[in-house]
Amino acid sequence: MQRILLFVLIVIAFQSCKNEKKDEAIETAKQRPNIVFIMADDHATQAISAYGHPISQLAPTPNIDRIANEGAIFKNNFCTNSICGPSRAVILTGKHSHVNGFRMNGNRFDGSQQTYPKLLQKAGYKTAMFGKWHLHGEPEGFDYWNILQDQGNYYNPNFISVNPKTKKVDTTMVQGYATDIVTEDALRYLDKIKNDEQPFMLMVQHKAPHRNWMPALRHVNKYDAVTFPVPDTYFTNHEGSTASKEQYQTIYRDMYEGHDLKMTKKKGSPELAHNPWKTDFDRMTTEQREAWDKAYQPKNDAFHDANLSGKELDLWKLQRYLQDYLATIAAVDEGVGKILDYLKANNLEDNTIVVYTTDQGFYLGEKGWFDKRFMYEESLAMPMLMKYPKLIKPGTEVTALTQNLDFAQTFLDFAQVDIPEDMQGKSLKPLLINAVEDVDFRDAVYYHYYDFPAFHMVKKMYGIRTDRFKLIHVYDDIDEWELYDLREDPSETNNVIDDEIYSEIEHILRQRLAELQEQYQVTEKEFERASPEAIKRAYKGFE
Ligand code: SGN
Ligand code: CA
Repeated sequence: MQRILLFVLIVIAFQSCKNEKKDEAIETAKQRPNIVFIMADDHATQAISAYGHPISQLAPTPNIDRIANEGAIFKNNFCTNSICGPSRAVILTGKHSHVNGFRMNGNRFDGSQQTYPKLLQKAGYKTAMFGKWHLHGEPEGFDYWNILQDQGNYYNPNFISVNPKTKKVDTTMVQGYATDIVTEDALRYLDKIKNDEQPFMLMVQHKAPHRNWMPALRHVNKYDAVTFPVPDTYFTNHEGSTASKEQYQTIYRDMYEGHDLKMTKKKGSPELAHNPWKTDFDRMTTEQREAWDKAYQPKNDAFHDANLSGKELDLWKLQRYLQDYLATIAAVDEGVGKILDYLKANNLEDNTIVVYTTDQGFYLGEKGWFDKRFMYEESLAMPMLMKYPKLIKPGTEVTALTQNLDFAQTFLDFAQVDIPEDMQGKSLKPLLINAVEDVDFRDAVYYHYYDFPAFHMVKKMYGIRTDRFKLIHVYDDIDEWELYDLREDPSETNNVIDDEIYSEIEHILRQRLAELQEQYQVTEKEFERASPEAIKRAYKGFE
């Protein structure tokens, strides 16, 4: 009897100690900032007006810009591997692709590993994830999640979440426009938890402006009357780069006229030209499709009347691409505005960090391209805006070389949670509170892209970028080095690898590259090549 009593007492003491610990964790958590991490998919810096690019001045993003105006803009933020799943895995883990194990789309994220949402949750945060996940497998470390299936569709997309009644994972088709559904879901959740004791961390991740660039019905004609500037390199022969010559992401050659450019077969008919995957248009309701056709028909008929060919046609395609791409961003920008307004109206503004970023950069016609993957500036650069009224001064401009690799540590640092030793980035907090000079933060960033042979046929490459130079090694079916002087040649069209003047620079960069590979524990395994047969077969598929 006495023994039983003793056991019960021990259990009670243990439980109350556990509860006390939990209360303590919640108490400290209350002092911590909330975090709202908003991420678009493929949103180029050229298409965010705060970054000042001429394209964005014709299609401004006033709400996204509010984050920059009221907080900080990162002018030299880069991804470690310019492709969706890998970038997301780096953000969650604070580790390079070869360490977190997610090197290319189609890999499966090892959800059992350490991530910043898990660490925040353990430290007393309420965590939630909305929208594009694209890591295959269910999100872990979130109190609530509702994710788009695979890449997600713009109209009436499928969402995957845990059914609160059955506790089973369900897939449901949700009527509406993906960007709006994701924003509204996040707002609904915020409304539910806003008075809770715990701080929150939300990841709000949009499908837009990912291919195939389908704007919301309210925006389908938004940029019809705008002519966007044509990049100087739109027509180029890719001198000095075999990988650039052998890609399949050229607007005027590789875009599908129906699926991507929404072109029709003939005047007077809504029937789409080449549209190999029916899933995007066929899932629209009759009303949606009618409204869509009503908006596109006049412009498509005018196109048929114009009877364009050659360069004129190539230039027309660029305009249609940009009009649609930028119109999908309009809904993202509105969504950001709604979230910012909600935080303000509910007195959450001061203690909430709001981040706007995207998984990588994107081509808006530079070098003739769409998509990403290359280590050149447009796809390497990642927008990053961050506000936190308590600590970040409005109008802060960060020019340090920063990366998505740093995000996890930054959030943990602001949340006053211990940063695990095995994370490979650096907290950005010292830059934001002016405790560290931008020039002293990092001298070079490391990049490694693996997804070859694959869609768009961009070859494997790794390299290093400093504030002025970029050295790239392209490998697999070729072995080619590229070196660019970004100050003299910002559009990276002049590979100076064989130029004597740069031989000393090349030597220094190669050495620093080797050091970085050692620091980040890159082993020989990372340079494996695909079989020549597989590569040949893949190229054949594109002919
Ligand atoms: C899809 C796109 C590609 C794109 C990949 C990866 N084609 O396959 O153009 O490169 O996604 O994008 S689509 O016509 O089916 O949209 S990522 O952002 O997920 O990495
Ligand atoms: Ca992407």
